[in-house]
Parts: sequence; C-alpha cells; structure tokens
Amino acid sequence: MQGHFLYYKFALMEKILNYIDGKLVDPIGGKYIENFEPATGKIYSMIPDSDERDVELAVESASKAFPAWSTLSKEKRSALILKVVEEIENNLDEFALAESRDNGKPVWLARRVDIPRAAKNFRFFATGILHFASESHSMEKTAINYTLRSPIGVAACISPWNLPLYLFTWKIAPALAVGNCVVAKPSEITPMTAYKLAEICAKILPPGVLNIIHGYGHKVGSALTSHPKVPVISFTGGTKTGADIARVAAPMFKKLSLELGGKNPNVIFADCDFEKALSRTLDSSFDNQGQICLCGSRIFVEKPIYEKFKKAFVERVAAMKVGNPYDENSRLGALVSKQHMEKVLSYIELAKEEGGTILTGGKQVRIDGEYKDGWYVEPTVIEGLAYNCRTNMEEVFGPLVTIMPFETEEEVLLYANATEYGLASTIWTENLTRAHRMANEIHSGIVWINCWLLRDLRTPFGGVKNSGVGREGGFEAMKFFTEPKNVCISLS
Ligand code: TXE
Repeated sequence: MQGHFLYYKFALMEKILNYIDGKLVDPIGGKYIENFEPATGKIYSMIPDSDERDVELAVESASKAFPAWSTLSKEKRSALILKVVEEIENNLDEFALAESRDNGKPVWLARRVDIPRAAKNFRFFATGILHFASESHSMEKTAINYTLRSPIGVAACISPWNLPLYLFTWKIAPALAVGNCVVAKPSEITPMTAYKLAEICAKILPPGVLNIIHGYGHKVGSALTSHPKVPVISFTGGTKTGADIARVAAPMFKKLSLELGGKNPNVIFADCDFEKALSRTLDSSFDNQGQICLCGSRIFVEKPIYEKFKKAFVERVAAMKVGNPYDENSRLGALVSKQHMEKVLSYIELAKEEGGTILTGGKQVRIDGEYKDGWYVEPTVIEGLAYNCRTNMEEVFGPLVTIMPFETEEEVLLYANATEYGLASTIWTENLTRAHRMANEIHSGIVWINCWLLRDLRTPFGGVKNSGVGREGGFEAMKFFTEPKNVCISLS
C-alpha cells in the first residue's frame, strides 16, 4: 500500500490520514500528533490532530450515505464487507507488523490473534446479517404483531489501544452489516492499523459508509459523542472515560454500549487439571503484556495445592522472555506507552507499600541496542496482599498478577466479588457441580471454566458493575445497532 509522508524533526515520517467521504485526507487544522513505537520509545509516524470540524465533515458524509447504504440489500452489503475481509487476509503480515510496531505486542501475537480476529469480525457479521430475523406475536383471532428491526443512522465507534484492530472492527462490523453508516475513532496511541483499514475500505465501500477520524479523545471523541446527528455510540475503553461519555450521551437519549475495565479473578481449585490450569494461567496473566480487559489479574489457589502451584507458576513466569516485539521468541513485548509503563511500575511500588512480596519480576527491563529506550516491564507476581487492598481492587492493565490461597468457596467468592468490576472470571475445577455453583455465584458477565479466552462470537460479550453497560457479540450486537418497531394488525 502506498504511503503519505511528511518531514518532522528532520526525518521523513509516515503521515496517517483521516478517511472521510471515501477519501484519505489531512485534518482541516493541518496539525499532527507524534506517534511512538513502543519497542524503541521513538517517534515513527504522525497522526492527525483532528477537531470538531473534521467530525462535522464525517458525520455529514455518513448522514448523506445512510439512505442508500441502509436500503442496499443485505446480500449486497454482505458481499462488500466480505471484500474487506479478503483484503485484510491478503495483507495479514503487513497488518500484523503494523499492529506490533504501533502497540508493542509481539508480532507473532498480532499475526496469530489480532489480525485474524479483525477479519473474522467482519466475516462473522457480514454472514450473520443474512440470518438476522425478527419475531412476530399472534393474538389468536384478534391481531398479529410483527417486529421490524431497522438500522438507526450514523453510529460512533470508539476503541482503545490494547487490541487496536480487533476491537475497532468488533464494533464497525455489526454497525455496517445491519445498515448503519459509521464514524469511527481509534485510539490516538495506536492508529496505524485503522489507517491501513481505511486504505482498503476506500477502494471497496461507497463514500461516507465508513469514516475514520484520528485524534485526541477529549477533542475528536467528545465532538463525536456529543454530535446531535449521532444517535448511537459503541465504546470500549477505561471506566472513567465510559462515565464521561455516558454523561454526554444520557441527556441526549443516545443508545449506548460501554465495554469498560476489568479486574478478573482466576480461581484454581485443588482438584483442577494442574498442568492445564498452570499453562493457561500463564497466558491469562501475561498475554499482550497483561493489557487485555479479560486477563485474570487476581489468582486464587485452594490451600492444598497453593505452594505447589505458586512454585511452578513463579518458575515458569521467571523464564518468560521479555524482548523486542519483532523477535519471534519474545513472550512479552513492550508496553503501549511510556505513561502506561510508569502507571504499571507505580502499582508495583504500591503493592510493596501495601505489604506485598514480589515473587518474581517487579522491574523495568532494559534491552540493549536500538531497543534501549523501549518500554518493557518484567512479568510480575506478587503475594501477601489483602484481598481488598488497592492493588487488588484497581485495574492495573499490565504484566502484574497477585496470588493468594483460599480454603472455602465462600471465602473465594468474597474475594472474587469484592471489586467494583465484573467483566470475566476463570474457574479451574474438575467438580462439575462446583463449577456450575461457582459460575452461578460469581459476579461477572463472562465465566470460563477450565479454559480462558475461548470465544464463540455468537455469545453475549460484556460485563456488569463498572465493567460496562450492554453486550456485544452475535445477535446482541445486531439488535444494539438496530431499532425495533412493533406493528400490530387487527384481524377483525
Ligand atoms: O482508554 P480511554 P485508554 C483501561 C485500562 C487503561 C485505561 C485507559 O485500565 O489504563 O482504560 O486506557 C477515546 N469522549 N482500558 O487511555 O482513555 C480515546 O481517544 C470520547 C480497558 O486507552 O478510555 C480512545 O480512542 N472518546 C479497555 C478510547 O476513548 C474518548 C481497553 C479509549 O480511551 C474520550 C483499554 C471522551 N471524553 C483500556 N476520552 C478494555 N475494556 O478493553 C478518550 N476517548
């Protein structure tokens, strides 16, 4: 794919463009923001510092495109979206490298998870729309009711930096498939794959159907969420930002989906399949440098196997390689930003102040050569903390887990349910009755039993309490992005 460049600080930098009305364009204000490569800590590209004028252009274009796109047959919408899938898959390696360079995650992870899932998101909803039906309700000989589900209009899709293209497309795909037009804003920290997606869509989708605007959340994001011609918003990101968006959307009666933070419990009973629980707990603790809202950051192990599990776990964590994201042997890459690395390191200091003992990790990693200024932190395991201390109550969102023993189900449920979050939980036990009992009692929107991050895209996805409002996935997402209308016809 061709690039656009500009000179900045005496270097030729790739310039990311907005995608508005089918064209790749500069921000109206002509200003740009520095985009960093986490692996090296250096600026490597520039992103538009867009503002409300760019948002206005995009919303106008999406509004103009809506009548034609929403009345296009679902087969035709499906066929166009499947062309996007084909292009992503044809450029898998380029997308994976772009994702890794922008986010700091190992390129093997982007190639294996992020980019294939982005393609899958589009394919899932491009085919799902062909089977999306609504219901009717008979009143015997009196009347018949039927429900119409129509696209709403211009949808705002706003996504975070941890799984950039994966979460960006998870919102855009259902919104487009059911017939809405979209103005989407990726995180200003990881804009690159959204830009690569724009380059593809500019060749496939009609102008205005999808618009992608880059820039700061407080400028572009808030201009988008407060726009009177944007009746529906889908957001994934921090709980605080979710609350900010809700404050804007509520008095305007906008439809809102919020997928927010998590502080997920990982409960391991003595009768678990030990090797499977151990191996998968390494993944659920440190995949993507622990920057997944579904990671299990609080590990609870039943007392009889606590010492055995702790020893085996700590040994395996200590052996994990932290390296540059381009090295296929790196188990962990770089954290997404200097600010986020400092946030994670500050929580390690807090854990020590709260009485925690570091069993392994706990320090920033310095890599020699061109990566010496990158943002790397050791995978860290901490024990000896109270279940309700700040380290165990607040979302750290990095390579830091706490571990502690428990003796009874009641005790571990008290611990697990103690946070203000309720997104996902993991339970390891071979006792079927206990598994169902725990799943029934634990406060989370998603419960994995003897597995983690096993995903069927048809299932309702989301959390309770401060983990969000609403559900994504399957027909839940297609219902969210449509308005139901009940028509009642008298038969007499
Ligand atoms: O999210 P933000 P960030 C958690 C994690 C992380 C914290 C903040 O703890 O440290 O959230 O992460 C846009 N109106 N999660 O900074 O700020 C912003 O530009 C409209 C959990 O990435 O919430 C970006 O595109 N939009 C989460 C997006 O919102 C606004 C994954 C997310 O930014 C806005 C990531 C505003 N006022 C972080 N302010 C998960 N659940 O997966 C910002 N934005």
